[in-house]
Amino acid sequence: HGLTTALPAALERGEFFIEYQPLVHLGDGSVRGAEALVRWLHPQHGVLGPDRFIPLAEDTGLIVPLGRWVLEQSVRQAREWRERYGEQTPAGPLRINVNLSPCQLSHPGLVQDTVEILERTGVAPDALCLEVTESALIGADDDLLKPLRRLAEMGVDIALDDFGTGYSNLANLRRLPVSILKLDRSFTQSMQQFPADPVDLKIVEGIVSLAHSLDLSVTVEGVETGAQAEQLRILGCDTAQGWYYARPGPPERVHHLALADA
Ligand code: G
Ligand code: G
Ligand code: MN
Ligand code: NA
Repeated sequence: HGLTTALPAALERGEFFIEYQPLVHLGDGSVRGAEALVRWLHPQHGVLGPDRFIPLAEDTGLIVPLGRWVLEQSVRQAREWRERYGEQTPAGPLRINVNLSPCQLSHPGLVQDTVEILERTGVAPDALCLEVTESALIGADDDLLKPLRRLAEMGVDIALDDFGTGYSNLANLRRLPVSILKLDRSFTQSMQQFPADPVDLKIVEGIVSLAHSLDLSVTVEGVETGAQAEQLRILGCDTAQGWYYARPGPPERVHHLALADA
């Protein structure tokens, strides 16, 4: 595959870049941080989304250096936000969410790389949230959870991404070192109709109540309308992300939005 063989040189040539999508507090609408989403500016094909190349990077092992690069760039961006706008953003310094692929989870350098990046940039661990998909942690044994546990003990937040799409036993949540559930976009989509599907309402209500009773916060993805945001706020969700607030974009847009609600 042409894209696969081009990946290592693309990393060396600096063809990857990161867009940021704001994370918004549902209670007061303030911007609390952003999720980092990697893109490839391919010299022939233009901008490629992660769905086009992350699976290839996972197959070839390039995901480890690429993921490390994404983490470092994103943490540097968080430091810039915090240095320049930390005092001005009303809800406190902006935080950064970074996706981890399953290969990075099982890579022995994860904890050390993360610690080094945080130390090098001087960013506090609690400014960082690592997102791991529910499917990556289903049936995870202790060896896989140990590095996540170490990071969580340091103060890094771990979020369970795409939550509700897997078939994880809810009781299993107790043994995972996660502090945030990111509800899959499909739940948000079912809030589109009015009135929303009563069964979906019950399911979200149940997930939120379970999450809160376990001291987890709930983030919803794919919010495209104010009506969805309002419904999810009423259901007790804590944080939201989606086109209603902003599409993924350049880092300046995140701090503009954060300052706008000052
Ligand atoms: O918004 P977008 O189309 O960029 O995201 C598509 C998917 O790619 C999302 O599921 C997201 O989690 C994943 N993704 C985006 N950036 C990264 C990254 O840096 N690393 C990994 N492993 N996945 C990413
Ligand atoms: O990590 P994850 O796969 O959840 O990354 C978020 C993905 O969802 C990215 O592909 C992003 O571009 C996409 N996305 C973000 N907000 C919205 C939205 O409001 N609606 C839809 N349909 N997709 C979104
Ligand atoms: Mn994500
Ligand atoms: Na997700």
